[in-house]
Amino acid sequence: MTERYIIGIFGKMNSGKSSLMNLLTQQLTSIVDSTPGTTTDSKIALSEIHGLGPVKFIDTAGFDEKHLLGDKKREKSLAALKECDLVLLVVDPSTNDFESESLIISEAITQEKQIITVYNLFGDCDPTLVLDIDSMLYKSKVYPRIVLKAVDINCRHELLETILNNYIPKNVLIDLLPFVEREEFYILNIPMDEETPSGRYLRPQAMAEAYITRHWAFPVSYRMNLAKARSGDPSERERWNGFLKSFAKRPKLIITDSQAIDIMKEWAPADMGLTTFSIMMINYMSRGRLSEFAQGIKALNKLVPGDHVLIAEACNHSRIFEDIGTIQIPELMNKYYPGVVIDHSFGREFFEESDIQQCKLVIHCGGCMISNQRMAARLRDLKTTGIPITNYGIFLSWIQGEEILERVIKPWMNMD
Ligand SMILES: Nc1nc2c(ncn2[C@@H]2O[C@H](COP(=O)(O)OP(=O)(O)OP(=O)(O)O)[C@@H](O)[C@H]2O)c(=O)[nH]1
Ligand code: SF4
Ligand SMILES: [Mg+2]
Repeated sequence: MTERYIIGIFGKMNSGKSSLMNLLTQQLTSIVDSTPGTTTDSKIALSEIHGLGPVKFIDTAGFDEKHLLGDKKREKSLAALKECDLVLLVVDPSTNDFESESLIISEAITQEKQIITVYNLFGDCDPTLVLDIDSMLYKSKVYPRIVLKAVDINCRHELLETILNNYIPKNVLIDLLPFVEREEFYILNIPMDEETPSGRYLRPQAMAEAYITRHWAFPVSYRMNLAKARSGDPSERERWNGFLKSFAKRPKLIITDSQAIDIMKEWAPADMGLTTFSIMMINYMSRGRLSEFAQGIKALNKLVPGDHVLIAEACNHSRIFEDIGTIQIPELMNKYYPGVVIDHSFGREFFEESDIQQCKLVIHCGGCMISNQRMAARLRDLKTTGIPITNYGIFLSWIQGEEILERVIKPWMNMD
């Protein structure tokens, strides 16, 4: 059975929900009438959006109808909200009270639904009014929006474009390590310390190992003694050289913990590719948008003292990474970009924070503990506000030199 994306249309009575449904389906699927409460039950239409695939639209009854019947309709609308992947919130900006819209938004946010606000203009409307309502409804969070006339067929194209550009489908999978070749060796450089959990690898390490094995290639782990390597003690370098010599066939590539990139930039032989777990992870979690993170690092060149940079970790329970986010990166920032103010965000939605607007750059962890959809939503929100984003692995490589960053990014280029 084909899986359909479910798009629900919500809003107050008479806001133009059914008109929007008809605009989307290009037919009179729903009865449109000026009588408030025309749509009494959720109406369903199966359709296809070119570039997205099969969809199920649900036109719902107004959220603001009073009395017992209104409560029943609201329950139906809430059930539809639960079911859908994307909420199209239809707002008539000429109305005064936005209590119903706020309720829909809070339900949608609680249920982690994606939202696009559709401002439906019945007549001429001052565009600043839309902006005022938008910031009142969403506070500091940015959601995609479109301003249109639901009864105007010419608005259909822009509406579909807005959905395509903003809706993040659930099931788009990408390859974790798209460059892995059958029967080839891949080195996983895994420094361990007292904080390393015993009995298991960290998620990115385990995922890389499983992926390489699954693809009929050979993952080989090396536990680097990072302290020794950094101290200049030759025994660690000798151990590494001995390890490399033991291969009858040269390994293709090294995936290293980003923290060891300062060593690996010297130690990784020129004939082997080099990348980091953090870069692998952010490419995977963002569904292949690594180049945006690589581009984002350039914002560092424009920083002046007093600018804010946000270090964002997508979870707050991993002590192993805490060190990078709270100590290593801030120290490096201090050294190379003195006077720049470092803010932190752990786990919570950083966009809820009002000071995100003043950030000149977000440096994000690998994001292994959040869903692809949430990561995509973060990227979308940052793009809307024009704030560049980069990642721990990219930052740590860049600090070692632009050519090092190029090297760790290279394996990912020209990949589908
Ligand atoms: N001028 C104008 N009229 C519109 C527009 N959108 C909707 N209308 C009219 O507004 C009235 C209500 O539209 P509907 O699409 O039925 O609204 P609804 O939100 O589905 O209403 P309920 O089902 O009653 O909750 C109808 O008379 C529509 O023709 C618009 O963009 N411009
Ligand atoms: S979500 Fe981020 S901080 Fe948490 S374990 Fe993954 S990479 Fe580390
Ligand atoms: Mg209706």
